[in-house]
Amino acid sequence: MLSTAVRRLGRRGRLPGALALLRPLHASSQALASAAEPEPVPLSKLKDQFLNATSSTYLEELEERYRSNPKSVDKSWASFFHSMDMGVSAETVAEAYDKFERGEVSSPLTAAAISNQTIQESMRLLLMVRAFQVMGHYASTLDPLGIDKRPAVKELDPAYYGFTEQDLDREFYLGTWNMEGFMAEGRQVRTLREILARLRETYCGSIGYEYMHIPDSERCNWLRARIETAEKVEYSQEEKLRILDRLSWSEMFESFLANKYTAAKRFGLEGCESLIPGMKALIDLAADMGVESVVIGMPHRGRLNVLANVMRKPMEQVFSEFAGRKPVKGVEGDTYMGSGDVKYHLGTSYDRPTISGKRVHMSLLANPSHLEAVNTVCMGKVRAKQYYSDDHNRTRNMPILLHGDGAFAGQGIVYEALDMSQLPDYTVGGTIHLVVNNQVAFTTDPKKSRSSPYCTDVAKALNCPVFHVNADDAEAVVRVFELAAEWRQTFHGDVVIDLIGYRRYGHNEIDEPMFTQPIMYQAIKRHKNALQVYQDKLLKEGSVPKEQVRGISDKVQKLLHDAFNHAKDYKPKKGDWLSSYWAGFMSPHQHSRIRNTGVPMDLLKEVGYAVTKLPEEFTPHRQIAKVYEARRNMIETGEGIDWGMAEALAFGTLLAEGNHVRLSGQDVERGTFSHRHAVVHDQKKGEAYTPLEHVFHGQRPKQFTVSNSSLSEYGVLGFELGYSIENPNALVIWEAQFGDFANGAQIIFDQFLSSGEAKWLRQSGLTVLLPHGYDGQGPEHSSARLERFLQMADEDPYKLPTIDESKWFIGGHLGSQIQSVNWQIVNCTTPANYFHVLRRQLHRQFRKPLVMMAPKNLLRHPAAKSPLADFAEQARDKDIQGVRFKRLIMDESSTDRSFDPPTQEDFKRVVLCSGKVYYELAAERAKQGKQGEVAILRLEQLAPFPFDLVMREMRRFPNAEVVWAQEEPMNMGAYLHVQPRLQRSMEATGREVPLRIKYSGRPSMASTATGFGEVHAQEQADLINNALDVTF
Ligand SMILES: Cc1ncc(C[n+]2csc(CCOP(=O)(O)OP(=O)(O)O)c2C)c(N)n1
Ligand SMILES: [Mg+2]
Repeated sequence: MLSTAVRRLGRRGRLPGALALLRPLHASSQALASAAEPEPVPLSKLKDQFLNATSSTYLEELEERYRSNPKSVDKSWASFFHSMDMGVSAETVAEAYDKFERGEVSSPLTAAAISNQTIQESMRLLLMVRAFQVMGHYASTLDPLGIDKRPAVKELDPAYYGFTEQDLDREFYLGTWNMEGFMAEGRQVRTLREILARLRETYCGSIGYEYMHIPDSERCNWLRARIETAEKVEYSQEEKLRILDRLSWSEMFESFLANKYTAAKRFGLEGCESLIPGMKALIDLAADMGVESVVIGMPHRGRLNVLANVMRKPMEQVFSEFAGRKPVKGVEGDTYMGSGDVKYHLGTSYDRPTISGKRVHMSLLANPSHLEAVNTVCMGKVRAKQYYSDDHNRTRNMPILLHGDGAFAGQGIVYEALDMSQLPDYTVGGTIHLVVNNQVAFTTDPKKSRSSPYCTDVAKALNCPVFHVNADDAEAVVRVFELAAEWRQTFHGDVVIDLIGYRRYGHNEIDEPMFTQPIMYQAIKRHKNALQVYQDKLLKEGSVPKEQVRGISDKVQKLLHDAFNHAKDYKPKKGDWLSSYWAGFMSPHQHSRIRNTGVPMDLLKEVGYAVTKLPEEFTPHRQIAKVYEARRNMIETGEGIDWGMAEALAFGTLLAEGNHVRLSGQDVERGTFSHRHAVVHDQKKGEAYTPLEHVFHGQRPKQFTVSNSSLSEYGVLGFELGYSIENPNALVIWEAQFGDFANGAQIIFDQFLSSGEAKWLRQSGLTVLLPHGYDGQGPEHSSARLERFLQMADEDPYKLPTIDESKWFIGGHLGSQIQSVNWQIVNCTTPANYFHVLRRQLHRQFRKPLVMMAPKNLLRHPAAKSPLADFAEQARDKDIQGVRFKRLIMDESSTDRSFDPPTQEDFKRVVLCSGKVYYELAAERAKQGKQGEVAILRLEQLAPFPFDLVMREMRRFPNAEVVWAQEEPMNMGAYLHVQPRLQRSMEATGREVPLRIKYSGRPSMASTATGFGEVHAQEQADLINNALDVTF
């Protein structure tokens, strides 16, 4: 019986065109008849003439073999016969062969297959490839333990698209316009089997790629070109050895520590050890692509390993610190130790050489236990580095953030940071996120800690690519870490790696995991570590000889032992808190001089004109034009400087002195209360203009930065804190919309700002403006919770600072007091004082955070104005030896500033207060004509407490009863902070000390304020009246 093929070809009356030329190259009828069965020649090699019977015999032979076993013939022939079965016409085959002969296609079947491929098949095939691109990661083998059983994905099954076993060896064409990777045009035609194999290898192997959510086709194509390579990418032997070496360090460092310190917590990396070779490869490649500085923020897990093996912190030091040795006081003359922190929170910085001979500066930020809190701090620091190094395209300074799986999914700050990642004044050109995913958070399983399939799903909202990788496949790990570096340097955007491993021990090493994850830990006990897995792989594939594998282990073991032995003699050095920019800055143990903050009048005027000048062709809003006119008028007359102008003068003069000023927060450009107008908008063209960017000729771009932020407190405050620790010559300010919103950023206040210097010896001059004041706006928006900030001030309420009159103005007592406190809390009542307190932040030899209760109604209060003279270098009052911030403002009746001023005996009462309530007290006092009877003192600085000045006032008013007046309820505000300090001051001046300081204010309340306007007004009137009523 003639074969189907021969019959069909013959039916055309002649052997069709090109197919008529078919003739076996090697296979002759004799050969076919011989005992040893010849290999069938691939169709594509068949070029000779085919006119005789032998050809058809050959064809028949082949077909017979194909019918009995399709695999016994070359796959091109199998495809050929299958095409025939599917009804491909003889003409089609003939034309295909013609094309092949003309060299237009690489195989006659290419053309045949294309012609044979129905439109439906093409579409289904594309759908299938797309399904792998979109969902392949759901079928990837990501869990080293293999216990995470994910349901099969039907869209990845060729049967879902109507393909059968029969189609596997058919060749298909996949080309699509504008598509890289497997679907790129011009790719070789492949059998379905080959296509499937590459798809599975690519998308369902040890790496799960998620990128199809990215709406930019260029970026997708860029990734596809790297992911969907025609052939699998292999590392060279040298590269494999490097990975092995780095993995050995990682694994053996942990096991060494485990052996030496059996009972210590170290939050080891075991189960995710391939993080280290991954990070090192990432940094090597990033350095080759221009990165000079890397700032890392990371949690507890694997921190010591990263310090030792990625940062290259000397192992001796790591071991010495692990043994808990504290820095030796007096080494290199420094006693600045702070209160310290546990070893897995400490930061450090090193210069690390890379494989290609470059050097990268690496900093690891200190961080608190609060997971993810360091994220935006890290970004802020990088952003500052980029500013100072003119890194305009942000490719020389790079942040890396490490995360735990539980924390990445659970902590909202992760989203806040991602949301900030592309904002013009917050972007850092991309953060690399590395999730060390050990599939458990303390004792909680993923199914109880997140609602999404992956812990990284939040990143997809921001269109970041996400690469999941099986931590046991070290080469795959290195591959995606390198891909992440390349992505960041190319697209300046965030990228996420989800390194999926396990946690070999409990949450820490002395914790029992079997209590809660018995099945997982049975699997872990049976599971080889990642180093063994990689060693086995290399030995099995024969790429590295056994001796070399052992040689690396022996070397690492020996070096670890040597370092351990040297650690005993290791002398801890002085606190490494000073980076180069901070040279010359003082620790709290070194006295720094107090400097004046007044500015020469001509500079003040120059700056004043500059900050009120708008371009000629600019059309401001009518009201803004008036504001600017009024400001200019203030400079011209030298009178009535208001809050907004005082601030602009502070910024402008600091800029003129070469400093950097950055103000960020919600709606800060205009100012929540429409008082700032730092950015003005052209009403015709819509363009924005910022006068403070043009204070002097040659001002650097961004030297003055004012930026509305995302609607986040936690994230943005963290960012500004990070920004502030990079370089001391910057006034960095975060302003809350209303002070009460600051509690959304409480972690930054508690864990970083108030305690960072004590824990990590890192100074920050960050300034925080918190609008505060009781205007009858209800429970929210009245209180910035002053009491909480005061409570966190670490000053001893009973300890008076050293008061040495001879050093009154050269630093003595004031220096020691302010330098040793953790932060300053102020509530200014005059524009000039605001000006000086801002300038004071930079005119010092140390840096301290400043928390300021910022005003609301004082912004436009007719009495809250200052003459320009109060900003100037030369004091109006000859008794004032220097113009600077007033920590206490005396009563208007007093002028003498001496230590022991003349007494004002007629005064029956002295009311101490802070903030805008002063103006209400003063107005009412004037109304009641009690100026000679009741003195009002303003405590502009609440912490550190101005003991010296309060004592002076106690001496001045020997007969006056002391009252504290405040708007806040008794359990809030400054009362409970001030009381012991006032008592101590009274005691020190020999006055009788009352058991309780008399109080005029709202009663204790659960809520910060009443919601009823009338009640507010009554309460306010009462507290003012009571304060002034000497019989009360
Ligand atoms: C904000 C915050 N809440 C709670 C904790 C207590 N805590 C410490 S580690 C941990 C589990 C973290 O899990 P994961 O993020 O997966 O990291 P892993 O320890 O598994 O590496 C928790 C809840 C914390 N440190 N920070
Ligand atoms: Mg975890």
